[in-house]
Amino acid sequence: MRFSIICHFKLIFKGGSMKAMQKMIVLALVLVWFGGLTGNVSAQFSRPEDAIKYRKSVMFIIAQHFGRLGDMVKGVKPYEQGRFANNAALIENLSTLPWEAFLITGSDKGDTTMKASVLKNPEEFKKLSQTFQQETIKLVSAAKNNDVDAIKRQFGNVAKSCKDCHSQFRK
Ligand code: ASC
Repeated sequence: MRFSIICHFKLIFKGGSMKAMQKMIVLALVLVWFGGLTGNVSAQFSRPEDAIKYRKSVMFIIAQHFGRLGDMVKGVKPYEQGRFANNAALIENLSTLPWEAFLITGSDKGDTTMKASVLKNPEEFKKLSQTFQQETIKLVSAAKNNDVDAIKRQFGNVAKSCKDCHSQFRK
């Protein structure tokens, strides 16, 4: 699409005719109209399948880093402040990414465990995703303070925020 628009531009400026200019305006209007129809899908993802793949990828990486924290909290691996803080900071960064991808029209169908209720009740979904983000920020602070009891407690709060959203919005 982008390539054909560039070609169109080149043609117009070569010819410089009124007709070509009118054509260009019509083309622009059609693009705006089409963009409005496809809405949020065209804003970020070319297909709902891409939104599904995107959010799954981010959630997979979050789960990997959360698992590493869990191993330290449960004593499966020794607690190391630097390692804990790095993994918590990664989760905090990742926690801003996946939510828009859940709100894409049509992405409740196909290879996904997302319930359709996410699209019917986006405000509740956003609220729960924000709770997760806030709890994650607190986990990063706890990790900096290096108080192991507080870290364990806050790890539990983050895990609860995961579960609260999953139990409501995951199949
Ligand atoms: C994860 C993961 C979940 C949550 C949940 C937290 O890493 O895959 O579903 O954390 O176990 O309670």
